[in-house]
Amino acid sequence: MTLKLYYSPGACSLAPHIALEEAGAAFEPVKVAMAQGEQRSPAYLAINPKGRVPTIVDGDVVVTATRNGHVLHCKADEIAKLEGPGRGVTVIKVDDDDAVIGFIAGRKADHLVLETEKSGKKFEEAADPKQVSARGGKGRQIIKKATLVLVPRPVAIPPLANADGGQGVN
Ligand SMILES: N[C@@H](CCC(=O)N[C@@H](CS)C(=O)NCC(=O)O)C(=O)O
Repeated sequence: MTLKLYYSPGACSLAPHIALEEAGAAFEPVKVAMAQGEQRSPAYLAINPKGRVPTIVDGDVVVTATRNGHVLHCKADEIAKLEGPGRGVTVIKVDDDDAVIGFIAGRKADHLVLETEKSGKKFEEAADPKQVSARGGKGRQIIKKATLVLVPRPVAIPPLANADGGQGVN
């Protein structure tokens, strides 16, 4: 399930709750215990910094790219989990001479950055829900007759904590 509705019984979240039910939408209702102040918990404030209901959260988008220039966006929640060796799920179909070069799972602000191997022409593919298509296809071909390579994202290395919980060395 992709869409989550954070609601509290009797609060104004009832309006979108009714709308989603009436529309027959697939959604997961998540109760926020306002009487216990859950709307001000750090976990909830990370979801909605205003500390209010309703909040609607749409899931992450997975962007997958192949060497021959195919890019496919799909909803992360639609990818079945891997269970046991050899049991996977097809996100993008590739031709025999093609291969997946990279993917990201994220939100609109997150980008998969690619470039052509020869000329270094850059492509930034946002994890935008508007781009989502059915998984299992070949996606959209963003360039023809070129080989794409992945541009690695910079890695942020958080400092390790000392045994006493303070900041330590990297
Ligand atoms: N729709 C507005 C208003 C939402 C609102 O006021 N929600 C109330 C419940 S009806 C709430 O969550 N209050 C939290 C609180 O009182 O701590 C918003 O999202 O800013």
